[in-house]
Amino acid sequence: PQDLQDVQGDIILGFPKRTEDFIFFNIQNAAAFKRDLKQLIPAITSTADIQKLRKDIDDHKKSGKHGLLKAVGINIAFSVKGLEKLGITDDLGDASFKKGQLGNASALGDTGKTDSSGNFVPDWLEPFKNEIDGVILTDSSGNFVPDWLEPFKNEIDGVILVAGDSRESVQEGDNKVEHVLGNSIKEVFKVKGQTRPGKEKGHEHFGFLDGISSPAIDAVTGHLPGQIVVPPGVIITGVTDGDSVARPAWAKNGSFLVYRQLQQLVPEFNKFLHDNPVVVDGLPRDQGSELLGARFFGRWKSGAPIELSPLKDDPELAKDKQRNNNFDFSGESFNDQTKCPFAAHIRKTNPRADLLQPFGSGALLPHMIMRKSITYGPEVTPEEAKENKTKVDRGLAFVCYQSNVVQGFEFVQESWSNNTKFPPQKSVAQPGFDPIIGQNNGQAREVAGLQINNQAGNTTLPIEFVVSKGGAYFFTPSISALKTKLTA
Ligand code: N7H
Repeated sequence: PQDLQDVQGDIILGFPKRTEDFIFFNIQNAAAFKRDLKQLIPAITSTADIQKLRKDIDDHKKSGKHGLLKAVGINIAFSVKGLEKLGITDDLGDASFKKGQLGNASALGDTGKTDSSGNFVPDWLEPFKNEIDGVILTDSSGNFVPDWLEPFKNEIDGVILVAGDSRESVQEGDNKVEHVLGNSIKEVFKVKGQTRPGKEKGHEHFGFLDGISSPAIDAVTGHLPGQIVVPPGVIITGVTDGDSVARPAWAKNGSFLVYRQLQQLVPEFNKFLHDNPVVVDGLPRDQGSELLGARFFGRWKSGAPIELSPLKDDPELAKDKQRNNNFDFSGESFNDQTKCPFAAHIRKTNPRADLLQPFGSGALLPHMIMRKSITYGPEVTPEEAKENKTKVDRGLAFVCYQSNVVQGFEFVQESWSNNTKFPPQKSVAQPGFDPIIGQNNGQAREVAGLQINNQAGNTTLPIEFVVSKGGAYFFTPSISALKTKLTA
């Protein structure tokens, strides 16, 4: 229980949220910042606070009261540069955090070019400035002009997450942060996340329900059938049960936060599904298109897993928490893609029995991550839908937590999603790229097994439907570390 008051709240349980701002900041004056941050600590939300808040929300719902319970959560995390500015040069024991995401952009498969001194310069978006969710990416002649530019770079010392039930609540949180930290920071840019309206709440911009499967930390979350239970140290640094890396004592009860700004080309995605339906005898063409989308993900838009309902959506299954995650690609499916392609997004990012069985139980655990993303940007406009062309920026403000960036996010992205030979020991030598997030430095991607009747055949995806606009790696310290190590 003491630890739950010490671990920041977004990491394990996540903020309950309709809206979330990401305030990327630069420290202007280290001494002033350390003084000001001390004043902000009482407003930082712990895991214990979130536990209580979630209970209050449940009670509020049960009482039949109208509207959402007002709630604001605030967390803070630092890049390696930010820590250095505060005079903290301890080695946190994570090579990728130390190098930063920019240093890993090419290895992650991001698009870019090599400059005259041989350095890789990714095509990341210009520092998003203020209003990322409304930027119109079309010029006066109607051409798509992405703001490819010098990225996040060195300016970002940290990020403050402010989440809540409404834009007003989050604005109040932002005001508080801005008031307390004052001129000790400069906002580099702010990303405004927002869940989608009406029935689409919880669904990301391609229309698929997100946030169904995550690893369980039994003592805090309990677990449901099919959920993988990890030792707490897989997510929380310095907890020996699961984290064996040597770290400074103050790094206990922290977690590495990976942020990725992932643009989604929704009209282009929908057009591709429309043009390339899965062909099954007796299945109408539009349902074949829907099936292709489901085979990209491994789940239907409702969230129902195709491993359990391969040819048609099953909204009842989707809603049933005892069943909607209870499958593992074992048995017939281990070597067969009739139900679920080997390369489907959820199979690439959590291969379940593809790894547990042949390689011995436990191989999977170090690579489990806690996802806490939110969508950004407006709904597709009628004009975009008509022209099958993205004109307004939208996508996923992707966030995940882990105790080890190399073993967590980077392993999933590089060794699984981008690795065409993964999962191994299958009926096809090259399952291909994860169709959602697999990256090939901007080149076309092959995916096997999308067509049920030609499982060895490949489908070529000519473009990436998810485009990396950059990101950064942060460390989310414990609340006690904020009090002792990071403030004065
Ligand atoms: Fe993915 N989506 O929002 O539609 N993801 N993801 N993801 N993802 C999952 O089970 C999506 C991304 C994982 O345990 C679902 O919660 C989109 C990255 C993992 O079965 C859906 C983008 C990484 C899982 C999406 C995106 C991951 C997972 C199914 C990019 C890591 C759990 C719902 C724009 C490198 C797998 C669910 C499991 C599931 C979506 C990105 C990882 C619908 C659109 C970058 C580990």
